[in-house]
Amino acid sequence: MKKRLFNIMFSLVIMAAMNTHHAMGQVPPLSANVVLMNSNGNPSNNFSLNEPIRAVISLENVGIEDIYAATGITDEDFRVLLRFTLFHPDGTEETIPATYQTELPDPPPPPLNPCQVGEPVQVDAVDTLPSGWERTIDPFDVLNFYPLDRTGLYEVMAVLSMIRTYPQAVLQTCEGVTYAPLASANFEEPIVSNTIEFHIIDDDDEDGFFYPQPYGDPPDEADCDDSNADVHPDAVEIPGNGIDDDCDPETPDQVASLPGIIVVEAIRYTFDRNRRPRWTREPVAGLPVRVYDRSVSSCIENNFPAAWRNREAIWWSCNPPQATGETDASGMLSLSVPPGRYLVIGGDNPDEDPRNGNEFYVVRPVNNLQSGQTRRRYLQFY
Ligand SMILES: [Ca+2]
Ligand SMILES: [Ca+2]
Ligand SMILES: [Ca+2]
Ligand SMILES: [Ca+2]
Repeated sequence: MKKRLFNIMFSLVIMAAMNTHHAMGQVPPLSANVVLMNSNGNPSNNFSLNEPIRAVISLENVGIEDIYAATGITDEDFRVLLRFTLFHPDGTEETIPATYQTELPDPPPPPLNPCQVGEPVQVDAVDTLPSGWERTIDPFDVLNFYPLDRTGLYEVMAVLSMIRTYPQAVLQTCEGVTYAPLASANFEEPIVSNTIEFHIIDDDDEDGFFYPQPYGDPPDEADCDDSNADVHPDAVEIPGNGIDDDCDPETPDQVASLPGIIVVEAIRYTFDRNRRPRWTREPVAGLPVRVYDRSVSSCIENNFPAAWRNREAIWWSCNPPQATGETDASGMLSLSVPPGRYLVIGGDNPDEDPRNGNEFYVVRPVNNLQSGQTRRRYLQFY
């Protein structure tokens, strides 16, 4: 069957190429349909690698009038091409070419002398396809013709190319065989069938999960690494091993560490012996605050181990700080920094000139700030 099917296809395409001056562009009311069946004979969209994929292709006259078409369409396997597209995960597509070999084309139709006309004309034997005519070719395994040897998402359609139809002027020989003058042929646009989406899947690492996912199954059933039996949707996510163990991006390999928060409150205390109370307390608004890293190889640890005494030098030389800000009207400031060891410095009246002596720096350490932790520090001015 295989050889016959594609012999016919190839010879008629050659014929069409020789006759391209004829009318083209119409599509006769012929409808093609393709179904894929698994080895049990059931329609399927999901095949294991190397499992037979049986195609059933049919053609129907869905018009209300007879169609005159070149013979072969009713009693031979009419010419048909399947167009397979493989969709790669990166979004690109690949057309899968057929692997079958064609042989030399049949000779062209001979001149014939029909009864009604005295002149020899080039004719084509035709079949009459009445309205509702339908023909289905025998199922065949597409793997015999197409190298579908990779897993993935595919699409297939049947394309019946260049069917010769005739508008009318049907001739009849004295023997009763029906012909049409070849010169009146319409060389139609291809008849394209429905499109079927299907998967070819595999369980290469034999962990019970397939790649890609079986057709219609939820994507979270797919094996995201079919070469590693420890990786599948039922596995437990192991943090930090660089692998999405459970094939679920919602359970990330790296748990993002929450920052810590340093809340600063700046207060100025003023003494007046003539008041009651003598000490008054007010927020310091607009106070520039810097948080400096104090980890092992930081600027502070390298240069100013006695940080308390060197706060002004740190302010002017260990930049940029880890975080900066200014206190609000209530003297408050909240700064978000990674977990770590820090030094908080509030710089009162920093006027860009460290030598004029009117600055005042208040420093507070924050040791071992944890992920998600909030630590409060008071910057007190007197
Ligand atoms: Ca697997
Ligand atoms: Ca796996
Ligand atoms: Ca992991
Ligand atoms: Ca995961």
